[in-house]
Amino acid sequence: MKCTRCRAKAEVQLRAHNAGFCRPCYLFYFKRQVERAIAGERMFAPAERLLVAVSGGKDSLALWDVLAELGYDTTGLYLGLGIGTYSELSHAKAVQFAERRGLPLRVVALEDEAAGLAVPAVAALTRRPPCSACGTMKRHHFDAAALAGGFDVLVTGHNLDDEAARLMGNVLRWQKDHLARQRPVLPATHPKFVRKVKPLYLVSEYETAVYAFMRGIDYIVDECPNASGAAQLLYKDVLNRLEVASPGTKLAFVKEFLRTGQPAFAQVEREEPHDCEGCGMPAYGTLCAYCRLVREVQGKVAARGASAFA
Ligand code: Q46
Ligand code: ZN
Repeated sequence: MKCTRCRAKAEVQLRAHNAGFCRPCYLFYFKRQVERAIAGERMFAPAERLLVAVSGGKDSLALWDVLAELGYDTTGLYLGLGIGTYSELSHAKAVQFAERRGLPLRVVALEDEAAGLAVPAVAALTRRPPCSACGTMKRHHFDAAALAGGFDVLVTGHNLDDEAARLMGNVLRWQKDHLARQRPVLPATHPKFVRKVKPLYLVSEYETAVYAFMRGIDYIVDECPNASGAAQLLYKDVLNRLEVASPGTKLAFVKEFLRTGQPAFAQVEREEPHDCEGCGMPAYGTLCAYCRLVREVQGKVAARGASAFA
């Protein structure tokens, strides 16, 4: 196959786009896709300060790489979840990436916040699935770090596969409020929230992996050990099978939802958040989800004796 842009020998074939690219043209194509997503959805302006949530994996590091290459003012945020070797290795990859490029990185470690707040401990103490506990912790710390650092935008590395899998999960259960908020740009709904954007929402996991490989990005290949049980992986597998049979399915699923379905769901009423009595961040009850979770953990720790988690 020949490169769609320059007719040289193609190194990558993208069936969903009915295109192939040589290495230089692929790098050009990938960057253009990200630039188009940013411009098309008005994600942010060149003068804005971006906080990029990085996990040490390929998507977030590839995203940070592109944004830095495009000249944006970026700072990385790594959240230490306390998930054993996985967290240690992913932390090392994020630090190494930032150091090699001379980019600023902020690190927040959950276990440093208080006893029992690493993801495995929270999950065990509150009998929640690890990913549910993890999601609450991530959302809170991303918001809190963006606010504390005076950033304009929080940027995450969710790709097309993530968005398609999430959409499938939301559709299978008709989670109307989730569908109403599934967008590549979430405007700040409260003065303490910043805008949240996903510049990779139209590029697949495969495309990101190729970009990371070509750019020599050293990332953590292993998945989080909790991912294996997550429904998201099952949805991704189903979607990949549909994609093989009919290339472009994932892209159409997400794009058409955003064009036609999402605006209808967005009509769903949602009350305005007020300030959490615990941490002052926006909340829909007296306490935000994070403070409710932390209090539950503190209650359990106190009951069992804090020494076990010190
Ligand atoms: S990090 Fe956290 Fe994921 Fe691990 S515990 Fe689940 S949500 S799988 S993206
Ligand atoms: Zn709170």
